[in-house]
Amino acid sequence: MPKTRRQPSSDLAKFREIFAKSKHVVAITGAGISAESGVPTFRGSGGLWRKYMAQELATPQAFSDNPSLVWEFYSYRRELVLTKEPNAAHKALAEAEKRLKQDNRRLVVITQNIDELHRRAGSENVIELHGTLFKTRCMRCGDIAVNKDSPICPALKDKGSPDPAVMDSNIPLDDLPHCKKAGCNGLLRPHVVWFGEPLEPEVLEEVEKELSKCDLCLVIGTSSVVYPAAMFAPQVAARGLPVAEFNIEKTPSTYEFGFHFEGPSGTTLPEALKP
Ligand code: BV8
Ligand code: ZN
Repeated sequence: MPKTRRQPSSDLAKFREIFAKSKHVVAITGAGISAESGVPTFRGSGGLWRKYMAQELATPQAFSDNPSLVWEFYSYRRELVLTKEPNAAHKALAEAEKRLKQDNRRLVVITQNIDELHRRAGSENVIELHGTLFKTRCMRCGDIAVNKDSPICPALKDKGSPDPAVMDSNIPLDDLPHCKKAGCNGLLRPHVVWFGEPLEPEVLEEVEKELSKCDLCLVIGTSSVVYPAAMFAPQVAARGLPVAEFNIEKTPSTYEFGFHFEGPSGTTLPEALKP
């Protein structure tokens, strides 16, 4: 007889009782929270850009093999996100953060997303685990700079179409984004964490600090397959603390959590966090 798995509760009233008493809420978010803003997720149908999986392009190897292709991919995502808005789920977290702060309580967002939609929704306590589309890092001098230029350079104007029929542009290296620091001119890369790259130690320290103090964890719009982010909520659940998952489907971690609220987070989260 297979071990009967403990089913997570979907009792919203019970969740809201816990939420009302919580002093330190940690919300872990993934691409699914931005889906209703029109930003494609990695694993759904939106997972492909041209004929590539994001995972094939979000690596140091891909960038050194073909910096033009990787820059087309990131330029496409920058331009796309610049036309999108935070949705009700982002706003619900930003409003809850402000409300809890008045009660001397804390809500912090730990996001895997690089679209900055949490900040644009008004969230202030945001830890960007994997960086952001709107910062570059110089491969030569290491300078990290905010960059919201659209396009990021003339050669990338109108490039990056996700249509698999579109040929890769093979932009010459010199025409890709380069460092403006005096005398550097090094090639720039997106300031994001690629697969196979470590997360920044200070970011991981901040995450540890928040998780060690949290008394309620929300996991919103993530397939929980990418590490180390996928470990954070299960670690909280393993300490016997309440974890509530908001997703349109079950994930590999669902049965470790106390709550699972099925549905689009733009609908479920505002209901769960409202005053
Ligand atoms: C590291 C930035 C070590 C770039 C990203 C084998 C086993 C275990 C681990 C590994 C392994 N092989 C390699 C690894 C490590 C690897 C990893 O975990 N690989 C996975 C694929 C197995 N991890 C790494 O490489 C990490 N680094 O481990 O370093 C190290 C240490 C020292 C020295 C050297 C190295 C770095 C990982 C970070 C990669 N960068 N992003 C970019 O964005 O371009 S990851 C990227 O993918 C996202 O940031 C995110 O983390 C992940 C996507 O996941 P999700 O956000 O969950 O999105 P997804 O599409 O998958 O799911 C969407 C979910 O939303 C779904 O569940 C869906 O149902 C739901 N949804 C959809 N719509 C809605 C919704 N929910 C609610 N409402 C809706 N409307
Ligand atoms: Zn430089």
